[in-house]
Amino acid sequence: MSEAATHVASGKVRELYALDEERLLLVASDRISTFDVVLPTDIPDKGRVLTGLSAFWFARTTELVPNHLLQLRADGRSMECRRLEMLPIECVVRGYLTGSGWKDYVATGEVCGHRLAEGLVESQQLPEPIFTPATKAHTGHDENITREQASELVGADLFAEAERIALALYRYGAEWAATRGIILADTKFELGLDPEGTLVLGDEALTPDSSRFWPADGYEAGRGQPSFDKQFVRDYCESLGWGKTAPGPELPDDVVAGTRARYVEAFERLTGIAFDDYLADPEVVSR
Ligand code: Q0Z
Repeated sequence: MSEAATHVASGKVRELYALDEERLLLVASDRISTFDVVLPTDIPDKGRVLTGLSAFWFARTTELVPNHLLQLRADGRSMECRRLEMLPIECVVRGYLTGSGWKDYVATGEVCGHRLAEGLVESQQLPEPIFTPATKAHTGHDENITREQASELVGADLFAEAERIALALYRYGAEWAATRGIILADTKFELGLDPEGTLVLGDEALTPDSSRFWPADGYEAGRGQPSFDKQFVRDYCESLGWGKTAPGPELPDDVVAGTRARYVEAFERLTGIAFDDYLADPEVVSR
């Protein structure tokens, strides 16, 4: 009789609880958002897929950076974590020109202070991945900031260390994913400090909710790419002519089933583990 968890925060699709002074419980729901709106229909097991993927990457990147995961719970969707002092920046890495990076490039020729070559096209692979920090907006969208602004927020030493860690994690994940037919276009990490002052990887990592996954099959620069996981949902929502403001539409069964299958496919391709084996024993991803 010990785990009376206190709810401390809600994300769009996740909940955070305090277990005690040192430990948090991060619970991934089956909710899905599209065009920034959480839909009323769940995708069964989505939270388990994301939690399993995070735990898989945490186990494989401990040599690059320590992480906050203490224990995966048997439900497959909850992680007991070390409580960290989170940095006030989102550590974004981009290997391809898309999203707000593409928008900023078109407007200014730069992304977060990185001046890029002229004539790049949408979804083009960058010559090297770039670290493009953002502020944590509590409402609406994270805002891209320059290296100088990020450096002022966390200090020059932590900035340099965060950039090194984020780039190393992205390169590891992107290389792994590429051999399994998935392009990791960009991704966002959250880093925090442990009581000893060591930088630790927190939150979720290299999941489809914290990254853009594209099918490598059919990739073509010069246009937007389909999302590996959410494309059925986006296509369905577009077909309705929905105005993309809350409330979102309910999803029909075939869209739910197709989307669940894509999440499970991403999990199985990336981990090489049958999703049923994960459900039977979540620790399989950590071995
Ligand atoms: C993560 C978030 C939410 C899910 C705080 N290890 C940690 N130490 C301290 N803080 C955090 C973590 Cl992971 C932390 N978030 C983001 C919010 C649900 C994740 F409501 N916020």
